[in-house]
Amino acid sequence: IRFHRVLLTGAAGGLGRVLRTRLKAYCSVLRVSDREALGCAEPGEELCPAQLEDAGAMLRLLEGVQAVVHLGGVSTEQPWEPILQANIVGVYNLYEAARKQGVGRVVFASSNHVTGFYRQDQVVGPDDPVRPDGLYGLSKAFGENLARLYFDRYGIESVCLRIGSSLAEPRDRRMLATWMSHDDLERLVVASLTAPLVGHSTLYGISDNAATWWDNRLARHIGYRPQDSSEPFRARIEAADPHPDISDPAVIYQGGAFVRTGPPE
Ligand code: 15L
Repeated sequence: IRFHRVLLTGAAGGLGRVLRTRLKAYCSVLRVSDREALGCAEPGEELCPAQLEDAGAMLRLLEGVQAVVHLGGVSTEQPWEPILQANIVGVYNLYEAARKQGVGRVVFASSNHVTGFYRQDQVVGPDDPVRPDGLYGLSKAFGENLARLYFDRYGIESVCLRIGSSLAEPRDRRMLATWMSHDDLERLVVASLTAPLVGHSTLYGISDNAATWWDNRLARHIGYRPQDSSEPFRARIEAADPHPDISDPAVIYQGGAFVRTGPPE
């Protein structure tokens, strides 16, 4: 146990549910938050429902917290209004609350869609210019920049995780490159919480996949050592999709189908 109280936002979401059970081992109290139903409090948990766009609720949410794992927000391409509220206003409210409550570190769930318009024949690192593949990716780029401002100005540390595809198993050819196992997700988040000095750091959330489009060498100080790989799934996935259409933008660009969503209605 390293922390007294850690806050997990987005605890009712796909990855929130995964981390909710796993982060408890690293803190005495895990404060879990979401605007969706959270079920019953397990031992060692505090349930604190909150809306990211409610600044007052966010200020109360961060009281007495040492570190935040911020998964809350919109996690797919959507119209501007929900993205604006959750991922722009919401992330601002989170960092303002962190500043006012003296919280030292935020692990920010960013996304590979910050750089989704790079091609699948390119390897990208955290210092390359962002190329968001939609409003969702753009909002995550805003969050990363906000995190940098709050480090430069106020000394609040952040690790921005450009998460690939964190599912139980990779589902398609793209995920052979983008997949991160749930065990590696836990390793990445715990490394981000516990590395002694992180400042403002950015890395991609991927397992140790054989083929990759992302270079994490500039974030070696985090000490993340992925132990899983998509390789054992390759034969089955390639057999299920033997002739990918290499003129399809979803096959050309790293963001996959996100790049062709087009302007939301
Ligand atoms: C994301 O950012 C999404 O939150 C997730 O649902 C996946 O689609 C993932 O990216 C991905 O790129 O596979």
